[in-house]
Amino acid sequence: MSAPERPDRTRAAPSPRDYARPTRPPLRDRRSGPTDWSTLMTRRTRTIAIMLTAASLALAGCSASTPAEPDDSAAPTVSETTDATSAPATDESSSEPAADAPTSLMAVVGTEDDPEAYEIELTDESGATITTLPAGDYSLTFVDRSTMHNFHMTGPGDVDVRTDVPGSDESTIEITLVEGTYEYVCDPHVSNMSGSVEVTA
Ligand SMILES: [Cu+2]
Repeated sequence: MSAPERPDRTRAAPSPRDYARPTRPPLRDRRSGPTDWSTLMTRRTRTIAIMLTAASLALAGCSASTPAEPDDSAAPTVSETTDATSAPATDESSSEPAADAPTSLMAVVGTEDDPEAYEIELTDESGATITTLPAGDYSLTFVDRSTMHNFHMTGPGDVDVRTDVPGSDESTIEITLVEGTYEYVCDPHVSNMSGSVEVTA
């Protein structure tokens, strides 16, 4: 039977907690598995060495504080697992758009190479497509060199701005965006030239 070998090793790592906790009977826990702790100890002296190390680590954690949760402040070895769950990642992601938010937008139809291409999008100054924005005042520059497309955006706050279909328009206007969804289209080609931007409060 070589099956017990693999689980033994992987289970040696989390063992300090299980071993130190009498409330969690190891035999029961691992009844479905190929081994239990009693056979482990008699079979493999190497495991005992590991467990002794683990036990001392667990004791170090216990002596400093209660064993259940405040591990992270006491035992650096155990904290690896607990730190990952307590990392505050949500704050950054919510503040990031505001910090990165552009103040200048571009309303683009066609492409640089082909003004008549069936493309429409709202971008920042670098040309990156924008799908969300914080509410606020923006300058909006039309990049419409097409004679058969236009850019037409509507949304909350009575926003309704557009370029003419024929001729080019590369003007810049000031625009105030409030919370809600703004839709933009090319009027002659609504079905295949459209997009939207979500504005958050
Ligand atoms: Cu069009």
